[in-house]
Amino acid sequence: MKKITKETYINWYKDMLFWRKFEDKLAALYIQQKVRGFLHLYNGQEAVLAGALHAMNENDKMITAYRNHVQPIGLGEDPKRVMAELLGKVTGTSQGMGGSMHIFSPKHNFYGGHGIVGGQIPLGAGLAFADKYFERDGVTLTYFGDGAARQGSLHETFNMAINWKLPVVFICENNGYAMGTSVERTANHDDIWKLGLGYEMPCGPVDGMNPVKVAEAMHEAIERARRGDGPTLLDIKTYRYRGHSMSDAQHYRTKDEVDEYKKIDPISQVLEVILEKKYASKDEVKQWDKDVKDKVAECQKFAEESPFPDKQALYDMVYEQEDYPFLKHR
Ligand SMILES: Cc1ncc(C[n+]2csc(CCOP(=O)(O)OP(=O)(O)O)c2C)c(N)n1
Ligand SMILES: [Mg+2]
Repeated sequence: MKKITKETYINWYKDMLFWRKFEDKLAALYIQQKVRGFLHLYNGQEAVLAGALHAMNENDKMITAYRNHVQPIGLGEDPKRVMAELLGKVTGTSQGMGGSMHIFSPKHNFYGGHGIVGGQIPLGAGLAFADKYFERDGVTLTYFGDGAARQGSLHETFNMAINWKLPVVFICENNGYAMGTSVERTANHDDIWKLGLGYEMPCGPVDGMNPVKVAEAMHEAIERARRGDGPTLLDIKTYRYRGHSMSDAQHYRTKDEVDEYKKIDPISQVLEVILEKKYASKDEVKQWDKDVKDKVAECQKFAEESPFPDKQALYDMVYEQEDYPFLKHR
């Protein structure tokens, strides 16, 4: 695995803090009704992305569900375009037509952005199949939640993926809840990683609050897939601080429970190492915090000042028949 250095820690801190603050801004814009529809935030889960990015190479792909705003940014997409997409603006990643649950950035190997729980699991295996079929070097990281792990599509996909030794890593981002239903209530045991055992698929639990642990597990799984030995199932234990979406009263958990997880917050853990090992001074950290704040403000300004798509665009990209008589087609 690429070495975890001083620079890695510093980049992890800056990136994870930016993702967190970017989403805090989205929450504020949602309350102002500038972001419409649903909004599912990633706060608390950042180490799962940071660790994965350390282990990936430039040919590897990522696909996930609707908690999908910061992954494309991590992969290299311009955060201004992501924020514009969330505000429905024409400068967005899908020209404002996708919105919160459907961020796409194929140029940066990010394949969405899917609202149907578990729907992206077979799609991830499909991306991996294409890489294998066309003999391209690429591994697909397929993310899903603990709720999605209970979908039938997961089992059909696991069977096919292990049988054909597809270059895919199945990553259960286990944040403990599917909306308001705790993982303990969805099956007679809560070790999701054991679902791999029935397929003789390498599998195991991972500490998802620590990017080092995630990077190590991810590296092993990605390299297994890359050398042709097929998929791995990682059950990455993490936690979301905010509600399932912005309209969640959170009656299913206590504030104490949330506070317990905040004690092992991934950003604080990384900052502790930075200060302890004297990778940076407190003043330098203060400057990074300010830079992050400025960068988020820049994204907001860009998104707010961008125009909405033209009304005519409603009819674009929905119907492909050139001679369809009822709609003007572009
Ligand atoms: C097929 C389907 N069933 C139900 C829903 C409604 N729904 C949206 S999110 C969700 C919970 C999924 O939880 P999990 O997979 O743990 O992901 P998390 O939100 O925790 O990231 C449900 C039931 C849906 N979108 N699609
Ligand atoms: Mg969940």
